[in-house]
Amino acid sequence: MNVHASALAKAQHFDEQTMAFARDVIDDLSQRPKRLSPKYFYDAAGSELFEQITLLPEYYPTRTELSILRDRGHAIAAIIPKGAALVEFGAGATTKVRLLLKECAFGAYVPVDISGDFLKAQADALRKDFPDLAVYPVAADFTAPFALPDAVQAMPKVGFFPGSTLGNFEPHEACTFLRSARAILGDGAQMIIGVDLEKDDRVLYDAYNDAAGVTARFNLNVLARINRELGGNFDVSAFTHRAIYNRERHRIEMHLISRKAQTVRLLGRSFSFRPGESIHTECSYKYSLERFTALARGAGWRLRESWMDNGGMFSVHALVASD
Ligand code: AVJ
Repeated sequence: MNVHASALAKAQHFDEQTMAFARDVIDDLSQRPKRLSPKYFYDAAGSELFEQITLLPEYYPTRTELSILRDRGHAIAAIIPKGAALVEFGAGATTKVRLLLKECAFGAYVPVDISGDFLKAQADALRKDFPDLAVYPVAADFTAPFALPDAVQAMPKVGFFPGSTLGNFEPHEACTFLRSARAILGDGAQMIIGVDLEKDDRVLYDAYNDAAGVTARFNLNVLARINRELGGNFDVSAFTHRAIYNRERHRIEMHLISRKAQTVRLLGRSFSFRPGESIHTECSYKYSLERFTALARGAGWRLRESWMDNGGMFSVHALVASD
């Protein structure tokens, strides 16, 4: 970010998180091709739209992963030591973790998320429903190293990373994340991780191009968020949603396409768009069992067990830290 933009941002009394958002947006819109990070989809409006996505008939991942966690709960519980601490990377809605907490005798639950307020509310609700469970929320960016609470140091550790959030990382970033999780959780740790699978192009395409247009609204919301939080002047109606499956690179790509030549002003800077120019907003990588196993192995984890739905749409894996 240049001096002018950072001065403007400071003048507007941005908090630390908003400053980081401003810096990332300016950096990313200055790239060629332009891009924005998918982590900024999830303000209140975006989180609500994502909840709607999970209910769409075309969007199979959430309901399929839930069905695996439900149907295979016993098998998952069987490999988890009693009294372990469950550490969830990027804790949002508690629907999935509740399925594990019901089946397994965990000693503690450590939800880790950047959004501290939401964390606290969820933690209170969980304490009510699981009175014997110690809940220690950690407000941190789970992609960077963070310390586990002292109270869980002596417990066996089990990481939890559902939702195929791993798919948002570039493969080298996914490796870095898994390596970092291995370091945070320590020797002897295990990890339960949900990973979306490669499949028929049409099914993948439809999951990100729903008939009701919710995914389009979710994608476009990031521009509205830039307007709301950073004072940008994006004309949201002058961009369209595009999602394609890139089979060579095993990933869904989401873009926002400029409908016309236009210039957007943001924090004292101008960003010009050609007609048809793209802002690349998300990659959602899809894995084969082989490629996921190789990725995990390269990051210090051995595959202990994998569970899938009957249709082979989605996978949940138990990893063990290798020495
Ligand atoms: C939350 C990253 C798993 O990649 O499917 C849903 C986000 N983007 N529809 C995914 C998303 C468009 C989702 N993840």
